[in-house]
Amino acid sequence: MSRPASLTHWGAFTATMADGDIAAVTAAEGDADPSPLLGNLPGSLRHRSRVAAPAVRRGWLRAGPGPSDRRGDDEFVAVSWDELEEILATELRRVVDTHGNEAVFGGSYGWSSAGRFHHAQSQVHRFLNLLGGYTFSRHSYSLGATGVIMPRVVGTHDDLFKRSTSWEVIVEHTDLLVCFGGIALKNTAINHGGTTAHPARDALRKFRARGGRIVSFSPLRDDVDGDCDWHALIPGTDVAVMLGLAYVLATENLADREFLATYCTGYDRFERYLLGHDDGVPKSPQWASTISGLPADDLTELARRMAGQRTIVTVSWSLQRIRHGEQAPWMGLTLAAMLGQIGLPGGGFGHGYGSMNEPGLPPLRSELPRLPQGINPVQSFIPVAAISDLLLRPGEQFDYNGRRLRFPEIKLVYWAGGNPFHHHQNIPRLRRALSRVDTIVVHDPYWTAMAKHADIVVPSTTAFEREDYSGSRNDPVLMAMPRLAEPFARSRDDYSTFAALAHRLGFGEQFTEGRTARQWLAHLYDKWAAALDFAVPTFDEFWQQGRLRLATEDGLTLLADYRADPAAHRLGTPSGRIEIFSADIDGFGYDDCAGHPKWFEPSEWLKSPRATQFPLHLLANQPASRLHGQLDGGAVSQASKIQGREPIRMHPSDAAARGLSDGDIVRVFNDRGACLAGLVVDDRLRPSVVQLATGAWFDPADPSDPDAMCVHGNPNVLTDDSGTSKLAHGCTGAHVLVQVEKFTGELPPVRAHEPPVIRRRE
Ligand SMILES: Nc1nc2c(c(=O)[nH]1)N[C@H]1C(S)=C(S)[C@@H](COP(=O)(O)OP(=O)(O)OC[C@H]3O[C@@H](n4cnc5c(=O)[nH]c(N)nc54)[C@H](O)[C@@H]3O)O[C@H]1N2
Ligand SMILES: Nc1nc2c(c(=O)[nH]1)N[C@H]1C(S)=C(S)[C@@H](COP(=O)(O)OP(=O)(O)OC[C@H]3O[C@@H](n4cnc5c(=O)[nH]c(N)nc54)[C@H](O)[C@@H]3O)O[C@H]1N2
Ligand SMILES: [Mo]
Repeated sequence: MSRPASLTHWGAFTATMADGDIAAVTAAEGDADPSPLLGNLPGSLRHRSRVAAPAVRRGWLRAGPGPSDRRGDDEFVAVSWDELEEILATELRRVVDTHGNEAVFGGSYGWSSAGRFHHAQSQVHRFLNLLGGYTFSRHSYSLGATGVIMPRVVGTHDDLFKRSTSWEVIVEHTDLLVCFGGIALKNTAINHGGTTAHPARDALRKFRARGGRIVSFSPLRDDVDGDCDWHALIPGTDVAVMLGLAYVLATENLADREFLATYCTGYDRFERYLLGHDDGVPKSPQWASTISGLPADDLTELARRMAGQRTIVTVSWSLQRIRHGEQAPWMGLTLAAMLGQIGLPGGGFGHGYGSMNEPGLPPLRSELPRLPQGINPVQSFIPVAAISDLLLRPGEQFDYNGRRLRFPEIKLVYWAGGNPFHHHQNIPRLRRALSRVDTIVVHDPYWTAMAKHADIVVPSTTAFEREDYSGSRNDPVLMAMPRLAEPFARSRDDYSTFAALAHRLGFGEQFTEGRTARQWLAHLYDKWAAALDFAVPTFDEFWQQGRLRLATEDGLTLLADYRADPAAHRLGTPSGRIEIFSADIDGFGYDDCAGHPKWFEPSEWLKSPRATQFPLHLLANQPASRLHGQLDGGAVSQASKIQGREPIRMHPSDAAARGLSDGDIVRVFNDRGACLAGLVVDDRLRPSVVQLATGAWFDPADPSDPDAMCVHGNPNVLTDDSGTSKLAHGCTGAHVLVQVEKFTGELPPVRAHEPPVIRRRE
C-alpha cells in the first residue's frame, strides 16, 4: 500500500499513520539531503500542546474587552464554536463601528505552514479586507533591511535570491566564494512554501572538487561545513572588513573602473569616503583590523586574490538583521561592483546562499496558484518589526524610508499563522505592549506563548488535517497535500472559521464565493492552469498523481541581462544603474543611513560601552533543530536540549573564566531580561561570542511578572527591538550583548508546552 505524502517548509515526506497521528516519516524520494527537521513530525498531531477547543480568556469573558495585565497569566474558558463565532463577530463589529478599521492590526506576520490555499496569512488578510480593511505590516523579519535598501540601490530585492546565480553555474565557474556570515547548511533545510530537494551540500562538494575555495567570515566555524578559510571576525564588523578589502582594490589599481563607470553611479562619492578624503580616516586594512580583530595582511592578501579570480561576494541575511543592517548588503554589492564581475558566470554578488534553500535554485518559469486576498482600503501600516512601538506609542510620528508615518491607535490585534513570542525582540516590552489593547485574537494549532497571551483562541488544524497543495518559486514541484488525519479534537481549518465569521458579519458569500475548501483548490488550480502557456493535467489528474513537475529557468547568472545590455535592462533605480551613491537616501538626511554604504558603530558589540557590563556577544541565530518555534516539542528539537533547556554555546576560555562546565544550567541576562539555558562548551566560536538559537517557547518563571525570567531559553527576552535605521526599521534580533553566570537556584520546571488552565463554561 502506498504511504500518504505531504509537504513542509523543510521538505517532502511520506508518513506512516497510527491512532490519528504521524507515527513515522520517510523523506520523499529524490531529495539528496533530506532535512533532519522531518524528525519533529511524529507525534505532532496529538501533542499535548495542541489547542483542543475554542477558548476565551476568563478575565475578558467576565469584564469584556479592554486593556489587561492578566494576559499570559489567566485561565481560559472552553466555549462552543457557536459561542466563539458570536463573541468574535460581535467584537469585530464593535471595534470597527466604534474605532474604524484602522484600529484592527492584522499584519499577522508569520510562517504558518506549507499550503497555497490554507495559507493562514492569505486567509486572514482576505477576511479582514472584506471586513473593511486593517492596519498592515510591511516586509519581513527575514529581510527587513534588505527589503527597503536593495530596491533603492539595485532595483529589486527578491530577484537577488529568486533569480540568483545557480549552483550549477557556481560549480562550473566560481573560484572563490567569499561568504560574509558563512554558508550554513542547517539553514538551507528551509524554503517558504515547501521544498522537494536540498542540493546545496552536493553543490558545495562539486564546487570544491573542481578546485573552488570557500572563504568564511563568521564568528562561528561551523557556519561552513568542512574545509574553508575561516576568518573569525568580531560580530557586527563585516562592513568594516568589506571596506578594508575595497580599499585595497581602490589603491592597488584592482578596481574595475570601467564597470563602475558603465553600470554604477556614485562610485566617486563613495571613494572619497573610502580613502578618507573628507573625514581623514582611510578605511584601510589596518583600520578594518582594529575594528574586526582580523589581521590586516589577511585582508590585503584576500583582496588581491578576489581581484585575480572568479569571485562571488555573498552576504547572509543575518548581517542585515542587526542595527544598521542596510549597510552589509549594500557594501557587499559595492565590493562586488568594484571587482567588476557582476553578471559574469560565477562572479558577482549573492545574498543568502546558506540562509535559505532558494538562493542557487532555479526559479519556476510560471507563477503558482494563489488565493486572491482582495484590496485593503486602510492605508496605515508599520514596518513589520515595530509591533511594540505601534501598541505603546499610538499617535506618535516616526521616520520610515523617506516618509513621516504615524502609529494609529490599535484596539484589536488579530494573529493567524505567526508567533510574536518567537519572532519579536524584547519580550518584556512586547508583553507590556500587548496589555494595552482591548482584544487579542489568535488562531494556532498549538498553545504557543502568543496563544496564551490572547483573549480569544481559535484552534486551527495543522496542514496534515486538511487538503491543500503547495510549492515555492524555486522548487520544480507542485505537490498535493492530502489529508493525513482527521482534525484534532474540535480544531477547524482557518478557512472554515473565517467563512463562518464572514457569514455572521454579512459578507459570507463574498468570502467563500460559494465554494468549499476542496472546490477552492480545484478553482485556483484551474484558474492558474488556464493562464499558463503550457499544458498541465486536470486538477483531478494532478490530485491523483500527487505531484506536478514544472519547468524552471536553469543556469541563471544574477544580473547577466543587465550586464549584456544595460539600456534594455535598466535597473529599477532612479538612475537605472547600481546606486553606490543614492541621492534619494542622501536627501533623507538620516543620521543612521547615509547616501553611500558606510561603517556605523553598532549599539551592541564587543567594543561598545555596554560591553563592560555585558561582555559576551550573543548570536541569536536560526535553530538547527526546528523551524523557528514550530514543533519545539518534537523529537529532534527536544533531543538538542540540556535538562530541557535550549543549548547555549560558549568558548572554553569564557567558560573557564566563569567556572562553568559543559551541561551546566546557566542564567543569560542583560538589562532587558534573563533566561536559563544549557551550556555547551565549544571551541568553534570566537572567544567572547556565545550562540543561543531562537525558538525555545517562551516560558516565564512567573507569568504575572512581565520582567520574569524565561526558564526555557528564548533569546528574545534579551534582544533589543529598535529597528535597523530610520530607513528600513528592520528587525535587529540577530545580535545582543549579555552576561552569563551559573544558575544555582532550584531548577524551575519547563512548562512551555503545557496548555493553560481551561475551565468549563460556568
Ligand atoms: N532574536 C531573533 N529573533 C528572530 C530572528 C532572529 O534571527 N533572531 N529571526 C526572525 C525571522 S527571520 C523570522 S522569519 C521570524 C519567524 O517567526 P514566526 O514565523 O512567527 O515563527 P513560527 O514559529 O514559524 O510561527 C508560525 C506559527 O504558525 C502556526 N501555524 C502553523 N500552521 C498554521 C495554520 O495552518 N494556521 C494557523 N492559524 N497557524 C498555523 C505555528 O503553530 C506557529 O505557532 O522570527 C524572527 N525572530
Ligand atoms: N534550520 C533552520 N533553518 C532556517 C530557519 C530555521 O528556523 N531553522 N529559518 C529560516 C528563515 S525564516 C530565515 S529568514 C533564514 C535566515 O538566514 P540567516 O539570517 O542567514 O540565518 P542565521 O542562522 O540567523 O545566521 C547565519 C549565520 O550568520 C552568522 N553571523 C551572525 N552574526 C554575524 C556577523 O556579525 N558577522 C558574520 N560574518 N556572521 C554573523 C552566525 O554565525 C549565523 O550562524 O534561515 C532560514 N533557515
Ligand atoms: Mo525569516
